[in-house]
Amino acid sequence: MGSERITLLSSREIDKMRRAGSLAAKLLDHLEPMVKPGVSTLEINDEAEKWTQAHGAVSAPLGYGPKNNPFPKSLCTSVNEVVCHGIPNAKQILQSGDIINIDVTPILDGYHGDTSRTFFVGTPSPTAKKLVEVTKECLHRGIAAVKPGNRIGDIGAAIQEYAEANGFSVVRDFVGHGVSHIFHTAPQIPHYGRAGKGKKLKPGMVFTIEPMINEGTWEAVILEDGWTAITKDGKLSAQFEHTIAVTKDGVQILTLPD
Ligand code: EYF
Ligand code: CO
Repeated sequence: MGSERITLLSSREIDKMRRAGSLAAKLLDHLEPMVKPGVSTLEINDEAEKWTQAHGAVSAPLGYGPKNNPFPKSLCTSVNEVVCHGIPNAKQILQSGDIINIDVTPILDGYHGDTSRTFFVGTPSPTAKKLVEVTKECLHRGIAAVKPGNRIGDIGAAIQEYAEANGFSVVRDFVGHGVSHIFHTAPQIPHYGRAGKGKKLKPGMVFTIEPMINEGTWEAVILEDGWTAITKDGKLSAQFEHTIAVTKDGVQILTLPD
């Protein structure tokens, strides 16, 4: 992805991205009341699949990835120490005190709306509450660094500075990405880095910013299922994600409910 050309989207294409993004945001709004103790992550997945189909869209994660190990479900549910790509499972029952990131990507009219939020199940611990609040603010500081002429490194630097000032760490192994009629394309958007470094931002670029912020070490390991990434030290991880477009004046978030 690093050396690939970055496609600039037309205003017509960005309108389609906004429609897909709005649907994705509404899907998260629809799922949020299900996030309660006693609910399985598979129940959340199945409701999302039903709702997505009923709205004329297709779940991008389902069947995505290598042919010999395609992603088996319609969304990712990443609980507590899971950094990303957690697989919904009937045996995984949410408990009070858990945190869960739900990451959805419906494809509507050929375009992808990619967004995620971390929710509290019941009452969070003070550490979980701080981690989730700081991670949400990291996303918004990353978005605030987006405007034409700024560079990709400005986004990561803003995120890393705030996360580390609060005693947390930034995951290195997973990055934001260009998104359009293709789920993952150039550019890569690291959530750490140095201000003033990297490619210049131009109007028409569309990409995700999706910082994963850890309570302890930034290091992650992949489980034997080949998908689920967890923190190396077993401590908590949180994530928020928006799809954004660089505009001539600054930035527009495409994954808002309307
Ligand atoms: C091919 C997957 C594929 N990857 C990324 C598959 O951008 C995402 N969320 O914001 C995102 C969502 C999913 C995803 C769902 C499934 N995958 C995972 C890991 C490696 C890989 O390589
Ligand atoms: Co993404």
